[in-house]
Amino acid sequence: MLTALIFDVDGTLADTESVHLEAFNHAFAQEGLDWHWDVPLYTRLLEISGGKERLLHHWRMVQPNLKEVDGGAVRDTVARLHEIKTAYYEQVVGAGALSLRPGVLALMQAAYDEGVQLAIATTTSPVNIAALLRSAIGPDWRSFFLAIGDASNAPIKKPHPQVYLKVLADMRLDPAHCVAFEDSANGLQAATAAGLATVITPTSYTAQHDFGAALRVLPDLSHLNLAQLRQWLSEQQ
Ligand code: XBP
Ligand code: MG
Repeated sequence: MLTALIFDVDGTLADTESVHLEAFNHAFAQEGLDWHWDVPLYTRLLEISGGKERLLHHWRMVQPNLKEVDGGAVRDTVARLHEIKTAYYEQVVGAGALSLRPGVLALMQAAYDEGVQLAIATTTSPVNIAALLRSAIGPDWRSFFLAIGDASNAPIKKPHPQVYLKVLADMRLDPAHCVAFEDSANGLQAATAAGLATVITPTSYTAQHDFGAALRVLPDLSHLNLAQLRQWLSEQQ
């Protein structure tokens, strides 16, 4: 039985990380910082889920004595950088800079039509989800989803399973009858720890991750249908 599909956002619904990277660098320039993240550095930094956590991690790397600096000031600076970064990302993505990855919308539409529930489980901020899905699906995008777990209601970031456990609890569904969609090792770990079989579609930022625990690893969702997913779920039960 297949009762729900639960989608990660960044990297899974769309290849968002290049815009996140541009937005972080915009915030650094705006605040007069001499930080600039390039693609190899950002690829490593993506091991830390969540924008604020990633900023703090980087700051600790470049300033190992950060612990001795006033904690409140550090928190405020991270919050300000993240606010500028989020506003930039929302503006660029809201203007239509990104499209959904191949097969995503068709699979969602097929699920919706057949009464298979849809949900989102992401570490990103609610405004980022809205900017992407409003522009990719339309103003009624929210009505597609029975539950949305994000940075505002599941603050402990992946690989912790909190966001998946919250979404499952909100939907009152058994993880054995649901499939998660992820693009990263942190996402896979979070979904697996919540008891979910997980289909992985890697991006150029996550291609080197270990996906040994995945139900399947696919280049994208363009050839995936619900019958195939039901078959894979039944094979592993
Ligand atoms: C993606 C992330 C996100 C974005 C940044 O992880 O870690 O933090 O890179 O978004 P996942 P915010 O796809 O597993 O959710 O700055 O809004 O945190
Ligand atoms: Mg992701």
